[in-house]
Amino acid sequence: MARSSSSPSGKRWWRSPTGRVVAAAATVAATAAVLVTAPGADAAASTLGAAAAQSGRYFGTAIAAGKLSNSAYTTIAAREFNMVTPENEMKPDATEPNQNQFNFSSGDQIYNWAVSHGAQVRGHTLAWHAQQPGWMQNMGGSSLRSAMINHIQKVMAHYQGKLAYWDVVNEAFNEDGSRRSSNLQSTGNDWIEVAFKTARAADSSTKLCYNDYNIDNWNYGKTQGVYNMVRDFKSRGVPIDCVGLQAHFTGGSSVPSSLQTTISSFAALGVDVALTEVDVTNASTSQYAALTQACMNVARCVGITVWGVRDSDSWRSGESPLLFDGNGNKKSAYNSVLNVLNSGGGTTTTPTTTPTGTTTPTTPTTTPGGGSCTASLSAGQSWSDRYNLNVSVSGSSSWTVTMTVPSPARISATWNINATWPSSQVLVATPNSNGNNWGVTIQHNGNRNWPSVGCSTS
Ligand code: 9MR
Repeated sequence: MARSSSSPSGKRWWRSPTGRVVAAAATVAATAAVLVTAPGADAAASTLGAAAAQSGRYFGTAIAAGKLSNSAYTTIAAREFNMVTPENEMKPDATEPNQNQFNFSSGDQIYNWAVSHGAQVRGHTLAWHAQQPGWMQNMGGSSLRSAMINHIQKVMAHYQGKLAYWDVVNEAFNEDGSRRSSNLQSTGNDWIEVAFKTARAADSSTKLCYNDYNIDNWNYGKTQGVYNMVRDFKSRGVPIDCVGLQAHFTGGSSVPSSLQTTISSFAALGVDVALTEVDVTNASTSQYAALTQACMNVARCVGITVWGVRDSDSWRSGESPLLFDGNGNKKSAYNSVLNVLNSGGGTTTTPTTTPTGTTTPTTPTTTPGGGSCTASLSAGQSWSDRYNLNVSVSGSSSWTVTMTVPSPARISATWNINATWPSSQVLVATPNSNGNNWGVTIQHNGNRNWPSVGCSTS
């Protein structure tokens, strides 16, 4: 029987008598809850994405398509981040410049860059009062309602099955918690739930988010307005999976002491929570550490995205609010964030049963003239929607491991490897300087069967 024990950090881990699944295992009992050590526990991760992945989270950035030809920019972005939000390229004015004529060229450019560098993508955004194409700005009533529905259907169909999250509705509330007036609001108070229902029908594989700014302070009217909407949606079965707190602590505003309460209160409604557009005036190290810790302390805070790579890329570059300076150097705030990510979360939910199924988790391969290698999998921490696997490679040191997860599960993050991602189901891993022990986070989407894995040498 599995038993639980406490680590020095107070986390509870589930261990099997043997502690791991080994190469010979042909069958993994459906109830086997195995583990182990915290991934990366013996070596702090050296990038934001890898450090966040140790707790099953992601660390992302906004990306601008126009900067993908800048190698200083892409070098940092590819190295540090495993989630990408297109800064402007999936907004309505970009994707539907003329009514019912769609343009996905810039959005696709970012999507393709992201997945080829091992990152997932957050779609941003489908229904918003701002950055509407000219033809939409002049619309109202039932024709705008129909146009909104058509826009959501067509854009989501284009990215069907590809995006981890979509910001379905953005910035629909006033500071006092009432609804913001806009042409969309004028089509009827139900426009937001219609947007979410349309989105679920268009792509059931992506998580549907409401995203807004100034909803970080629990004792604030706008936060309460959004909270009441999400609670209402959950109680009536309106599909909503996540809430994005933009977390623009800029223009002199600072991280509220109630941020963790806000995150945990939304999470308690049964939605994922993410910090989606983080920037902080002058990149205060203490504020960056505090917002990162607030996320780490709530199991359902799934990740953090900063709103740009370098200060010079920021929409408010004058406030130097990001983690890299204009020359691409790491700022002290970078180190404070990395340290918090590496120190792990304060509270986690009790791990649920980890992967099930009968797939043989290892495949030793011998290459003629070369060495041989074996990849052994063991289950790591798990959450209701995702789980970690630890991978240990033995034999040759010049290995290539190919892992395939069963659809609709998808690989969402990795640590301690060089990774390429031919698709969201397939990961090709080679060693980096971190040695032969590495890991993946898998979003199971209802399929918790073990992935298949093969090891070859070169
Ligand atoms: O960073 C984006 C900037 O390049 C655009 O000019 C601006 C136009 O509205 O949008 C910025 O991104 C916003 C995001 O989409 C929604 N939350 C606020 C962000 C900063 O304004």
